[in-house]
Amino acid sequence: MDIIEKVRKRERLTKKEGEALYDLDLYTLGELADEIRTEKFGKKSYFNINRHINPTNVCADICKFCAYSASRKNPNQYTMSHEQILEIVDNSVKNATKEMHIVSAHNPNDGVAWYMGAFRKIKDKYPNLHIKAMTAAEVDFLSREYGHSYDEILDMMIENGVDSMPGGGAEIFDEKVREYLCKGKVTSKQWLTIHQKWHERGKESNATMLFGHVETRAHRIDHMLRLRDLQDKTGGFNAFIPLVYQRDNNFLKVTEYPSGQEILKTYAIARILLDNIPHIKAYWATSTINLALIAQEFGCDDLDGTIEKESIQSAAGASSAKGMHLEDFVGLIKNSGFIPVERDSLYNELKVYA
Ligand code: V47
Repeated sequence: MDIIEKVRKRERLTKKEGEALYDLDLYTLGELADEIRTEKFGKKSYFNINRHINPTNVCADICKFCAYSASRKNPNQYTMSHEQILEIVDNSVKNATKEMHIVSAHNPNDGVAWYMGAFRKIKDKYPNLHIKAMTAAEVDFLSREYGHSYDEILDMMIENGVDSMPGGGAEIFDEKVREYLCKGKVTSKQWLTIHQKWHERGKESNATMLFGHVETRAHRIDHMLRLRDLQDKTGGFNAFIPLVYQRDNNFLKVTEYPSGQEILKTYAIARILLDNIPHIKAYWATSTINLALIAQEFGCDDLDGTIEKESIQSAAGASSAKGMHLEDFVGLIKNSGFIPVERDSLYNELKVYA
């Protein structure tokens, strides 16, 4: 059967067929992805009012793509105290933030108690604030560094108020590319195991893919299909987030960057291939807001959020250091022909901006 016909019949594609999707022209792919997106969500585009906090940039691991960690091209080390973290949270809550997205470097100086204590203090003060925290890479780091099992770390996260896990640390699952990019960090298998264990606790998470560097199209398809396989078992992933590689201030030498067309094709293919992950997020911090708005027509139904401040991608050149004003964000989505829907972190609808 022709691949387009298969997609139209909503039949699951194989790895080979996934790779072949890239040979279709952008408009055909966009049309297919948009049909699926519209079937699921109509013209709704989801976002949340969130704040990213990156409490430390001191890192024991070395990832070539990272411009955020200290001691590489960025000599300015910092580690926030719990009081500093709480001060940020206080201000964000005043600005109507409903989700704190907390991701740190792998700091060998502070211990598990520093990570967990911060979550506990936030949750005690703001029981209704959603804490999305700890990438699988952080879970693996704390486990390795301090001799706790993954189960113990995940249980501690729940006890201390972490509500969901972000999708970071997935990078590219292909073992050879991964070894080149971030040798020594959480392996692909471990990343998937950690998310599986989290889902088995009745909790939800996201999954990212860092693309547009040294990986091939086939590596992206492989990455997506490993996620699809796990999702078949657990159903715990809410969103898939293709992160466009940012090139500044890091140690990864890349000669060819993806075009807008290639990025849009990748979003559309994610929508088509990942038939069991509900949301495809165009994370505007790495795609630029303009491309994220167009991505709504190529299968993406989620634009992340207002962000307020972000330090990881912006260190590598992204324009997300300052976030976006709610009114601007809503206005842009409306002007692009979609219906902005403020959601909570688990995709319950809070407000439809009709
Ligand atoms: O895993 C690091 C990425 C991720 C670069 O779950 C880079 O909703 C691009 O996890 N260029 C952390 N990306 C961010 C993350 C995230 C972001 C947005 C939403 C969610 C979610 C999760 O940042 C890391 C890494 O892949 N990253 N350096 C760079 N140069």
